[in-house]
Amino acid sequence: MQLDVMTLFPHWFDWFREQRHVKNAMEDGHEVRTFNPRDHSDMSARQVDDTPFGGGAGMVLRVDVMEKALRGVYAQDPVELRKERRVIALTPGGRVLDDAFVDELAAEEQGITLLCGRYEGFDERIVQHFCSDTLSIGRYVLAGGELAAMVVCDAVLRKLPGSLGHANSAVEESFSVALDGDPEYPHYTRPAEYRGWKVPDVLLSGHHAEIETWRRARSRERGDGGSRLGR
Ligand code: 6GU
Repeated sequence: MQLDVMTLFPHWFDWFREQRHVKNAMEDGHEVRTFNPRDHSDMSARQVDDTPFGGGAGMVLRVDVMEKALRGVYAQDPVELRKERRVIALTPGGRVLDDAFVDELAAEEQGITLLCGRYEGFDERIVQHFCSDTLSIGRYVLAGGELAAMVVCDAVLRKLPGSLGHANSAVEESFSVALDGDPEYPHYTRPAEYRGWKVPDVLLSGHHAEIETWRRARSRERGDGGSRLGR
C-alpha cells in the first residue's frame, strides 16, 4: 500500500515514520511518501497559496501549483489520475472518517493520495477536478490537514495484513462488522484485584462461551453511547 501525502510540512511526518508500528508496516513493503507542493511551484519564492477572490482572511492553495505537484509525482493529468486512484482532499467539512471509510481506503490496492490543506484551505477547483473524495476526522477545525493525514495513515496501516502482532485483533475491534459496529468490550489484565476493584469473575472462569457472551453484551452496552465517567 502506497500512502502518499501532499503537504507543505513534510518534516511533520518524520516523527510518524519513526513509530514502531509504522516502521513495521514499511518493513512489510508499505510506503508513507510525502511530497511538498512547494517543490513544484515555479512562482517567485516558490509561492503555493494566494489571497481569496472576494476578500476575506487567510490564504488559499492554488490550483495550478497543485496540478504541477500531482503531475510531477504521477506523470499524469490529475483529472485522469482521480479516476484510477483515491485522491483525497483533507478538509474539516469532508466525509467524516469512520471504520467503514478506513476499510474502503485500506482496500485500495494501488494506494491513496492525501492532500493537506493549510491556511484557509484549497482552491475549490482542486477538490472539484482533482479529488475523488473529501475527508474530515471530525467536526472541528485543525490548522491544517497534516494531523488528519497521520490519523488516516495510522488507521489504514493497522488494517493491512501483517501489520499487527495478532491477526485477529483488527477483525474483532471497536466499530468493526464483527461487533455489529459497536465499540470494543472492556479489557482487563493482572492484578485481578486492585484497590478493591475486581476483574469480572467470568473473565477468570475459563468458560470461553460465557466470556464471549459477556463481551458481546458489554460491547452492545457501550454502543449506546459513551457516558461521562466519574463525575
Ligand atoms: Cl481533514 N483538516 C482540517 N484542517 N481540520 C480538520 C480536519 C481536516 N478534520 C477535522 N478537522
